[in-house]
Amino acid sequence: MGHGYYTQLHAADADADAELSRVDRDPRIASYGALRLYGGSGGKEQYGANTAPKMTKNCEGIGSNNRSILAGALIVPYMKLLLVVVASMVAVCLAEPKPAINEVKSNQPLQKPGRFLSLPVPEKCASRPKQFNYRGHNYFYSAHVPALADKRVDWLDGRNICREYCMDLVSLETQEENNLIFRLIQQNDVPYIWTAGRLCDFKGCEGRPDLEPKNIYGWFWSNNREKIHATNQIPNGWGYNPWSKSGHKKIPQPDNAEFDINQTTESCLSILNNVYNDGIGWHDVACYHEKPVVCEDSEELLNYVSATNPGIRL
Ligand SMILES: [Ca+2]
Ligand SMILES: [Ca+2]
Repeated sequence: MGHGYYTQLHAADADADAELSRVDRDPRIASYGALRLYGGSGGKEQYGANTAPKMTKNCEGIGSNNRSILAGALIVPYMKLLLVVVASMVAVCLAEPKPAINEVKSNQPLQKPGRFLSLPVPEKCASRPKQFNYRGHNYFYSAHVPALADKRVDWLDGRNICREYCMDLVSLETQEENNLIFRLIQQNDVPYIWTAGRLCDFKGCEGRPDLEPKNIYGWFWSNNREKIHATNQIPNGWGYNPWSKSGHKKIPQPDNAEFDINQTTESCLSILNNVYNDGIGWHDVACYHEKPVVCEDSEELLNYVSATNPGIRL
């Protein structure tokens, strides 16, 4: 998988560069505190902001409000009018520098104040990097994209880089997809990446016996809110447990090791390449660490942008 193919597809995009720097500089967008957003109050999360994992298949995840609005608009007699209303709301949201997403407040010293999850940018979605494709989803590794080559970002900024392209951090639901990403890491000598994996330890995760104990059952994919299998078992349909058997404390992951050092919880899921002489494996890592990312198409964001931009080719 040469870089040439990639470079060709994604020749440096001055606008994208400018956009990313703006996001980086903008304290309203770029704060670590938005991790708190996930449990936040319902209606503002229609753009796919994260929330606690789905309880059951029937339990409609928070974050589907937007789709419901759109679906409703398509079936009622006043379709045109409603579409106009929805479109205007969206236009306002996209036009305003401060998107209609909860501002997040944080009490923790390490967190930067007031960050948001980014909205998708239709032009960037249409020209998003497509390094490889698997089961209908496109993926890219940030270091292989010229405009992102030197980026090392914390977990939330990682999500936001992906989300502007109608993607999100990669989720590894199957062994096949996991092998694909492990291979990418191995063949390109990637030291580590962020994935979409997140511990449900924020507001909105309380009162969920199905997530207890947290270190075993509390993990989920923030891009689609699917739960991650129990951390201490080989997942159904897999031949191995992707969580590393070692780490800082020389015990199986997740180990929340940094908490013992500075009381920061290891709430985000990274793949590390032999950092602890343990091969390539999943690790719980504190979310402020800065790493390159692998992005994967987000059906939710692609559907949203295609529904709100008639004729757009994604
Ligand atoms: Ca996935
Ligand atoms: Ca760890």
